[in-house]
Amino acid sequence: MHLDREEILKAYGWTEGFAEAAESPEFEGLEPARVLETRRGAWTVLAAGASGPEELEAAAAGRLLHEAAAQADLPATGDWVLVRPTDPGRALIQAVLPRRSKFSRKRPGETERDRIDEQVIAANVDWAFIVGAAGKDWNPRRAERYLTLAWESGAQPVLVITKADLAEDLETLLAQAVEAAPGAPVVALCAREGWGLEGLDPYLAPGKTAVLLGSSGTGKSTLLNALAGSELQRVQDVRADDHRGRHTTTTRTLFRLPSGALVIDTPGLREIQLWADGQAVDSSFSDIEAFAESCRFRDCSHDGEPGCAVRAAVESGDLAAERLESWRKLRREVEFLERRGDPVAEAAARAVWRTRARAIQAMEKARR
Ligand SMILES: Nc1nc2c(ncn2[C@@H]2O[C@H](COP(=O)(O)OP(=O)(O)O)[C@@H](O)[C@H]2O)c(=O)[nH]1
Ligand SMILES: [Mg+2]
Ligand SMILES: [Zn+2]
Repeated sequence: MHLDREEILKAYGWTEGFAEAAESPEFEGLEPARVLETRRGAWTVLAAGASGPEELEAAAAGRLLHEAAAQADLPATGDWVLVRPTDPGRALIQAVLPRRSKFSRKRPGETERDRIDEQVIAANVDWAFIVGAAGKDWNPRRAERYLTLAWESGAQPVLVITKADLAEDLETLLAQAVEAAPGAPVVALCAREGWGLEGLDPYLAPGKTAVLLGSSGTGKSTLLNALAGSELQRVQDVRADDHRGRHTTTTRTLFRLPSGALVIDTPGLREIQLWADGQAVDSSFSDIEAFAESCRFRDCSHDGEPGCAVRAAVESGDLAAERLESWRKLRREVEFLERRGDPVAEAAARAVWRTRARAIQAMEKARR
């Protein structure tokens, strides 16, 4: 590959690892590109054109669609893909390169019998900015859910408190945030007035990718615009529409900032459903885990067992009762998911056996 093209790709997060994956002989003649935007069945990708970065409108090749076993196998924003250019400005996506990290959520099935599908919100992300607004809507419990998702993703979470101008008591709020996010840095800022943004500088390095995650209306797009110094994304108008549930941002889109960092803006997830395992829940509750080391029983559920150090910590005020409750709730959800996941796997296994049994019957019949 010509050096300039390599430079263009690097500016969009291309690394040695992706280059190696793309070298496989089956990908001969294909061009690497990064997915900037995902819409229903269509993607905008960025490739290295002859004279600079070039945006292409892309569709998925039939084989890719056919071989995708789940939604998660299709390109997501932030993915590196291999494309075959077709008409000028257009391309067909032939393959998705293995992801370095990914944010998934459980896609709720329409009916009882629907399987749980995994939906990838953003791929190949270095930093997960978990965005929550200061003021009366601030909710450390919600932050915990996003954090669990983040620990599972392979990206590093950063808790971002926006609209710091609305905080009545920023000190207390910061203390709550630090407690909700053990192991993650906490940054408070006000995008409207433009202060505190420098707290994100360490994460916005050239070629690094951050994703903005959080409920609708928390100021994600406003923050993106403030970081970019120009209006990249439309922002909700407070006066025009006050009520909840309006999503000004409707797609997941990757932008390049003047600093050279890449930021994915997302619409708010209405109900954030977990696609995580018990391990991820435990990493976002490392404080509870630390107390649990001293529980008398290894498998203590901290629910009334004798010698429970976690409950003792709640009683002594070292651990917030809400936090233990929150841990329980997430645990229950994960267990539910795991349980619900099993019948699906079982049904698939049964179908395979049925097919095999039929094939064997047919063979025996033919022999007779
Ligand atoms: N007071 C205050 N309002 C803000 C701030 N940042 C954003 N907002 C407002 O919050 C609303 C939602 O912002 P938006 O960026 O669209 O949120 P998004 O849905 O997370 O992308 C808009 O009316 C913004 O003007 C801030 O720092 N302070
Ligand atoms: Mg938005
Ligand atoms: Zn215990």
